[in-house]
Amino acid sequence: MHRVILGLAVLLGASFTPAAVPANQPNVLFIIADDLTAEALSCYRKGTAATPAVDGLATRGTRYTRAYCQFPVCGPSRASFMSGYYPHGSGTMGYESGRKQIGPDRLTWTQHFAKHGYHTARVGKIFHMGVPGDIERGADGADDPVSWHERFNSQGPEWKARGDGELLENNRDGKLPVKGGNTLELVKADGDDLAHADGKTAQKACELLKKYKTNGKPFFLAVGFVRPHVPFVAPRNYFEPYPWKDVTLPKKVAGDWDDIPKAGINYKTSRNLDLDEEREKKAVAAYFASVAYLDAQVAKVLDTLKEEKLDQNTVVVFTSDHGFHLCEHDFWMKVSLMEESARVPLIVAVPGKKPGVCNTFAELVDLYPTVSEVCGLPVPELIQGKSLAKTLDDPKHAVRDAAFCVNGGSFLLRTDRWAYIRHGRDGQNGKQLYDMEKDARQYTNLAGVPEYATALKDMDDRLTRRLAEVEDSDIRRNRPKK
Ligand SMILES: [Ca+2]
Repeated sequence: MHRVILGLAVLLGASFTPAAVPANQPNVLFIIADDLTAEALSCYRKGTAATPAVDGLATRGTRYTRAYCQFPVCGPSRASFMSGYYPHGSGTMGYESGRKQIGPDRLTWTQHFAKHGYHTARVGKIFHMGVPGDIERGADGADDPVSWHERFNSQGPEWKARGDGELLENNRDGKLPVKGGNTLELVKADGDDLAHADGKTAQKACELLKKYKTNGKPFFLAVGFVRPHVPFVAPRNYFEPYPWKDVTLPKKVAGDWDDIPKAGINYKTSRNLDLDEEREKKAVAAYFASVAYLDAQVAKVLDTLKEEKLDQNTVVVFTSDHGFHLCEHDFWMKVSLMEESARVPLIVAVPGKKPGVCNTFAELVDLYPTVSEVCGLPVPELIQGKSLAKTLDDPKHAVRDAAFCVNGGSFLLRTDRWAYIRHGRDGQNGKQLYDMEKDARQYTNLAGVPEYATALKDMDDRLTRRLAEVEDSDIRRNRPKK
């Protein structure tokens, strides 16, 4: 029998003495989904999954329509926003916490709060965890233990859950299917929400909120859900509102790949997964079911926050580590720097602030300085994000004129008008330029079209400058020269 939740209390590396805390210091509730594209939330796009909890939070907070991750893969994205450094600023590109790169003395987001008197805890996946492997084991993954006073892992059966499972990928080569983090597979599971990791995560988070209410000190509670990351496992009832036959797939354009460089073709596609239209639709339907299940767990946490009257004094942030392709250009999953993969949902709700929709660019690396400023903490000078705090009072206020994202060997610069992707440091593996005003779904690559040569050059120069800024971090400057 599985333990409901694995609990471990750990001690923070006591390299600092917590500061005195003023009365009424706001709490922080940080909620993060895994592999959740903004496209699948009904507050971002109508006609997708029903997400009343996240939509409700959006009506109370500021919803960012152009928020981007810094690396559309779990590990480096999470290391980036937890440390406040870009992947190229710290050198963290893999499935790791980034501690090795930032060193023992730089404080992560939650360590900074701990230094200022907060009790910090995580439930579930905040730094990288392998899904489903670490979830099946109830393991810590690539956690950074000194970032938490307390941490709790939620174990779940994932693809081994009892119920009706279906492998959507075609097992063409006769090998056993890979049960890793990249397999399109669904399980309409028997049992209730608590049979799975996210149900346990919500339950533990609710328990901690009640406990922390009387702690006498502010808390930073980070709640990390693992859906809608594959495998698409959720109780059966969440699948019922999403019959696959009702799914409308993104428009398929003949020759769509002809103007995409090879480096821009995603690692998972309908072609290499051998998906026919029925399987494509089943995958989208199962993703929506997973999102609906996730939303129901978010609802429990937000309801408890309200019932305990903590909502009056708690800053709530909801986001995802990156997006996800749902068959756009026949692409699946993440890694890609196209819009659906690089953009993330982001909602920040601060008690006493008016709700709003903010269309200016935001990056996940901005969360650390933003939430610090909102809570009245100093913003560490050397971290690389920018505070979005002003946008919470004035959603028209622009903090950034572009968003920057990388996937290791390729780079994205997204401005009002353009999405520019450069493959290889010097573009040696190809370039993609999209006019986002006329071609928001990115069907026509304008790189190489003579009329757009000036725009291409301009974006290329801007991207080069931005990469240089990102690489000019104190971490890299202080690294011993080889
Ligand atoms: Ca992820």
